[in-house]
Amino acid sequence: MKKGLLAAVSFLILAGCAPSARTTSVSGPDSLAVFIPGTLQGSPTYELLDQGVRRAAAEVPGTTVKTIEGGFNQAQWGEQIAALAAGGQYRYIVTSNPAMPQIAARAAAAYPRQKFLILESWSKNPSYATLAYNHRELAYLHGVLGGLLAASRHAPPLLGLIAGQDYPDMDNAIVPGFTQGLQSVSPQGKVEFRTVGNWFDAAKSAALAKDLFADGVSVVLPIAGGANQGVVSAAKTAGRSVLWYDTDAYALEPGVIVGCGLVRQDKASYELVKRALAGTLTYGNPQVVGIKEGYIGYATDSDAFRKALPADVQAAFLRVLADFQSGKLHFDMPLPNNG
Ligand code: RBF
Repeated sequence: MKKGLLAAVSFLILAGCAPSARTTSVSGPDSLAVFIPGTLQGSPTYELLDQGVRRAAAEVPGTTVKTIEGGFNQAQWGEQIAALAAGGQYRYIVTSNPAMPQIAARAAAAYPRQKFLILESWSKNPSYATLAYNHRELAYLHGVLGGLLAASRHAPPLLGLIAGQDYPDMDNAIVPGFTQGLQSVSPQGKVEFRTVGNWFDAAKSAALAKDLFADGVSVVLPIAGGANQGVVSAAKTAGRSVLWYDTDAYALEPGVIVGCGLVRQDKASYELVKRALAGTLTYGNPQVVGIKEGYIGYATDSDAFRKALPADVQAAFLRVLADFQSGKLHFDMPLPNNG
């Protein structure tokens, strides 16, 4: 009797395990997790990522998407990703930023059947499909526009760049590209670089911007997520200008935001997920895309752009943009050495 009960209990335990064993094999209907390394709110680049994934998933019936916000404690992201992979519920984990290939590497090694789609990054890891943006080109464009504006306001022209934190793409592509663009129009021009230390503190970024304005900086480019707002309000108070790195944000503060770059994360994430779901995505084969390929652009069609800038500045800037679009002007994106 006792023996029979034990057998029944072990059968139930084994039977109970079977379905979860099957889900850990990462099969069945396609399911995706979007891991946001930060929060959606305040980071349009992550909102676009999520939108693109959802649009692609909606075109394949039965596909599910779960979005998980990792929050701002970067020390936890690796474990959060590992927990997602260990759960085995998601065939694909989609995420974005250049730090993620390394952060996800342990989970990728431990769960080799788990596939990762990592945007804004570059890696040959066979578990990853990565796509890097040519930040050097977009930063150069911002430097050109900022330089054209600053030239009439201060000698030597000074631009500010306020980042959430230091990271290799910032140091190797964005700061040098921004400086090079500025110096292409004003050889004596200088870039003042500051970091907030996180991606949310708008009071700190406002204080940094205020100090830059006091030192004669006339145009600031914030790349600081939710902290960008602090730069915009400080510029409004000081009567200075802001360049917005990666989305069309003129409407946030018309007349203060005078130039908006475009990083088309929605297009890139849509296309990667479409290919993953169709079984045609290749892994371990990183690509770099820039202006010519159509993943980076500048929001020059809007009235806000035309109204914000003198006609000669617009014309000079549009010539440089056209040179990138035609391929006449091109910069290589420095790539990380992360396998
Ligand atoms: N950009 C944001 O807008 N919000 C963020 O919370 C954010 N966190 C980041 C964390 C790390 C570790 C790194 C390397 C970058 C982060 N970025 C963030 C910057 C983002 O990935 C991208 O480089 C910029 O938006 C420029 O396109």
